[in-house]
Amino acid sequence: MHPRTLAGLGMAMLAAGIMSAWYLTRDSRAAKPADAHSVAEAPPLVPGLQVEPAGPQDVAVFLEQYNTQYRRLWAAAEGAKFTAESDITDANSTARVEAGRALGDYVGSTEVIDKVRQMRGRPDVTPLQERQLNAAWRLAAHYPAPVGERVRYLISTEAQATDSLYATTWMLKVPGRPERAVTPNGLDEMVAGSRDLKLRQAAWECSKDVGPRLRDLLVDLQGLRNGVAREMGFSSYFGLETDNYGMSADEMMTLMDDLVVGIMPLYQQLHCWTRYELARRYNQPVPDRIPAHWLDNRYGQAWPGIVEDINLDAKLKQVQPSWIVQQAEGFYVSMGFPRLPADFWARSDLYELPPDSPRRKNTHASAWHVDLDQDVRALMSVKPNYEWFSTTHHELGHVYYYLAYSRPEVPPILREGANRAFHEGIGTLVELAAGQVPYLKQAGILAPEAAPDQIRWLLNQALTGPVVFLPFACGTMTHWEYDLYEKDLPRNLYNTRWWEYAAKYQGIVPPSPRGEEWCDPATKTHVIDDPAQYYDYALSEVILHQLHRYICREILHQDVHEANYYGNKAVGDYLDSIMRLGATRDWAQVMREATGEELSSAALLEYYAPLQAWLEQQNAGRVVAF
Ligand code: X8Z
Ligand code: ZN
Repeated sequence: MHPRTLAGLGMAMLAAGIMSAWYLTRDSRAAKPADAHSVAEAPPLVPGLQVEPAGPQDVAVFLEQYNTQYRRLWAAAEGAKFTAESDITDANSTARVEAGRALGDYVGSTEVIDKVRQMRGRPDVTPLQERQLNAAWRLAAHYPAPVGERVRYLISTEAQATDSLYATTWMLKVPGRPERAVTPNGLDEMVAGSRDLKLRQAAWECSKDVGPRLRDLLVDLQGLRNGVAREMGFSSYFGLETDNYGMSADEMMTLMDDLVVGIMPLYQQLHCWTRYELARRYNQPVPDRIPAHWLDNRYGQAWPGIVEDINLDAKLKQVQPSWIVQQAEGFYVSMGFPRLPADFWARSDLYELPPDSPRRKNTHASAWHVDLDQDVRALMSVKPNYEWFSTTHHELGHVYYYLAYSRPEVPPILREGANRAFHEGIGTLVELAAGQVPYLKQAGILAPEAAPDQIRWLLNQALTGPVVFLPFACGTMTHWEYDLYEKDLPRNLYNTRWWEYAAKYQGIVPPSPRGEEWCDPATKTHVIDDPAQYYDYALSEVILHQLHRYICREILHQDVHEANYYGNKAVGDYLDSIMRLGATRDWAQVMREATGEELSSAALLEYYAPLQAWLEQQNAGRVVAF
């Protein structure tokens, strides 16, 4: 993509993109003046960490003891959870529940709650101590001893729900063909590029068959999660999770709605163009809303395979799955990060199980920080295709984040991202960088002579990236989970509400009516095992585009659409300067210091602005809104 072409196009269409006013007026006690500087050239972002006064002795003693205990119990619980999710058996599940309860018994104990309650907000407590106490409070709110029976039941129900989601064999029932077992990857491969709508519908329905089995569990989880969070004074479980950003549930929703408003003009154009494109492909009348089984992704959260002339799978089909993981590691190493620890390779579970394997595992990709130090792992089902190429870069972003903040200056309870969206953002930023033309050529995924059409390339990025993703993430997922927890959505509305939001935000409808006998939201792993946090991914897209624009402008001096991070140590240093802080600093301040900006969707909207004019041309004469 050439800068001049892009700069000329579509800039007038940019929404302002600055996020809601709540953010601008937030407490910024320690904020630096807004005269932006290059973090890469500036001293490290944490000059104060080592020299901060020790703080009051009783607090220091408590936190020392707390961090030690927390780390020990976390490691046992996380190790058992990893084992249980990579080999789903009753015995592993029992061990996971026991270790989870031991962690919960300590971090949510009356003693810890009382101490933290007394110490939080005391005028003599240092900022770093205060951050630890706040993190300990949030953690306690997941396991409060005053409702200990409820906590114990919650821990076992969560294990049971994850097991049900992944231990169930998916049976594909195509009319007129024999029923057969399929893996999630197998289903994706079958659907990709298929024009057989009967098969597509059967595959989509197959992926939702597990929902009804999870419905009662989800009802229990909702009550239990809200019960523990409210016991500790949070508005709901949703409000407990948004506290990670220093925001209330409603403030988060305002932010989500701002994001949707910003992306909607482009999304509607893209949606319209896609409706026409797919109707032609499937030889069907053009629908007002897109039937879910017309799309390759079963949640409609990404729409790959629509720009048929951009096929990044072709070359990747020929490689071993291990090549993908090594290539992703190599990308980070080229920016100056260390090789992954030997134990990463020994302890991770990286590749797809054969269909006839007696072992069952969680097939959704995840990264693990088992001992909050060097024991880092990934649980994946990597196959040689572009989807897994991207996902692997994303997961290693988490892993390198873990390693960056695992240092003595960062107390174990603060070994997290600046906020959770930063954690999601680093790997997706590297995924963005690894998905641009210069690097794809270098990696041999694109032929050296390839000269993809710039607009079609951007179109493909929009379809597989944030333009399509944000209405799902901010709209359908986040609004549904907000209703579930904050508004105590009644169980007889679970599926109805889900499809109302899919229609409203994504313009997507199910292939046939889905009554309350189904529970389609429960088939999305995050609803079960990463609850009330999906806005993390939406915000990560905003943040990573701000970081990307900064990197391109200040470090690489390259076009945001055609940058190459590979081999650039200054980019690695910049990312490291953010990651090494963990959660020791206020995220808004980290953002300001890293980019000179407030949180703002302007960079993201600017990236995709050239597409707006092109789509408007393509859609001339069509009814765009859905
Ligand atoms: O769950 C993930 C990662 C693991 S943190 C693979 N993602 C979301 C999803 O799959 O729904 C990445 C993008 C959104
Ligand atoms: Zn992630």
